[in-house]
Amino acid sequence: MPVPHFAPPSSPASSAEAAPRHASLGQVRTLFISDVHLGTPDCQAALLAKLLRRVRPERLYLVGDIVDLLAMRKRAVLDKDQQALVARVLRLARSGCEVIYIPGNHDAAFRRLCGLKLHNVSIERRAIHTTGSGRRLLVSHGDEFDTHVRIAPWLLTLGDGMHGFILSLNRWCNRARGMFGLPYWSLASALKRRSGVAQRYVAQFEEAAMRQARLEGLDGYVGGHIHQAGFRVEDGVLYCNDGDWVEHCTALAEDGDGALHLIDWQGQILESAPRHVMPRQAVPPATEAVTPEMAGA
Ligand SMILES: [Mn+2]
Repeated sequence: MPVPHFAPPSSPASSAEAAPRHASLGQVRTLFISDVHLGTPDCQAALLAKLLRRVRPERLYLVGDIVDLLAMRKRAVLDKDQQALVARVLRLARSGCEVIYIPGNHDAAFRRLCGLKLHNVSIERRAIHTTGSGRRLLVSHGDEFDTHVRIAPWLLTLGDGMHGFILSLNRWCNRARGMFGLPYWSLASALKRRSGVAQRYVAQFEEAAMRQARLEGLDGYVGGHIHQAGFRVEDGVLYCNDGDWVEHCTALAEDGDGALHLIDWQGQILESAPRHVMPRQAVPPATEAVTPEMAGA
């Protein structure tokens, strides 16, 4: 079962459309970010603010878990960097960028405000985004697919606890790296990629999201929640995950041509989605003759 990843050379979905290394984006049509977890010490607010200075989106989707209201009930951290990030997003909205806030499970209390539009910020439960190339994508945080994941609940709870511990290790590790002038590196991500249970969860999550998009007759899905960015194509449906801003610091960007790219906090392209997803083909019944159109389609 293929598991998403940043840009491994073996992936057919990514290798055909591999982006030139270190290409970076300026003005983008749409930017999708999620899992910022404002209010926690793990939030990489300064890096996200840098990205928002670099890329200027016409439309910004905040795809859930932007403010970590759950964590803030125990301890709230809203340092200068985080305050500056909030100010930057509001400034973007004021300057004409259309902002769509889709609350996630950590900011679920905001779901009561769905349907509300404050200045240029709309709060919605989910959205359907049409790309410049005409692709219709379902946009949601993704926690609704947790019930489709067939992994013992106690394992998920244990995973949650471990995740918090690993994130605090990650914080210390990067503080030390910073002192030696080394760039940000995600310890949590490295560990997760080696965990079979975590990868099984990711694969099942992706399948549930693609199934939903297919059910609704859409071309693809954009979400967050699992803190693992990547693309996947199956059965004519494109799956995109924009990542997070506590471990990986990635966003999903749509360029002026309607192409989708996974970018890092510097705006550099890590991976691009395939431009053309083969439409689903009905398998003809065995008894029926296969017409040349069907065979050659
Ligand atoms: Mn979430």
